[in-house]
Amino acid sequence: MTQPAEITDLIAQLETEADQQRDPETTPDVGIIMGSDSDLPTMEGAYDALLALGFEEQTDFENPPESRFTFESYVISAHRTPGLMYAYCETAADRGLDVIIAGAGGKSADLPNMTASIAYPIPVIGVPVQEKSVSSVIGMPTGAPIVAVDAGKSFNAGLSAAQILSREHTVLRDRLNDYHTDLQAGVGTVSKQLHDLGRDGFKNQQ
Ligand code: RP5
Repeated sequence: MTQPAEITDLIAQLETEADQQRDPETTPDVGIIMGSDSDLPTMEGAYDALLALGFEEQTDFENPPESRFTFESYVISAHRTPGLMYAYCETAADRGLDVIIAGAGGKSADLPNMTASIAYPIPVIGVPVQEKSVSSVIGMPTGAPIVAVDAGKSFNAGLSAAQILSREHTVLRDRLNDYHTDLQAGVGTVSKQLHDLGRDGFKNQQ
């Protein structure tokens, strides 16, 4: 398989990073990968959820953001860049990743389950980018697990990644609890408004 410099350079960078043995507090905790940059609008929910929980995006290996919790993102295609997919998955643990969120579209959305296989036992949260991608993402055979969200529900993938990390990091548990408390408060507010204003009054005040 001939690989262009754009791919071999990325692979070399990942392999170099894996050899650095950096302090885990300075490396991304979550990896967000997607089969195409056309998946980005759908995958942005994962970024939003992580940012809402105080994560920052790490774009420079040498200069991590201030936040203790960070994520990185790449476009990696199982079909078009299998070498890059292998390199990403095989270096993931040594580069300090604890969870990977993998999104892909199309009927043969292989990136999430291939990632789950190669990066095993790092937990992988699959995001089917389209409805027609759902069965290929969730259809892993017994013994080769993946967790997955519904089509397009990348925000939940971000929350799930934080939930996994929160078993080790109490501060994330607190932030997740605060997030859920805010969710409840929002429902409580509209519930009271709907009741007290009635349907017409409620609709008119929106
Ligand atoms: C999949 O093919 C990608 O995940 C994307 O959802 C879909 C189409 O990709 P592009 O043709 O837009 O690059 O592999």
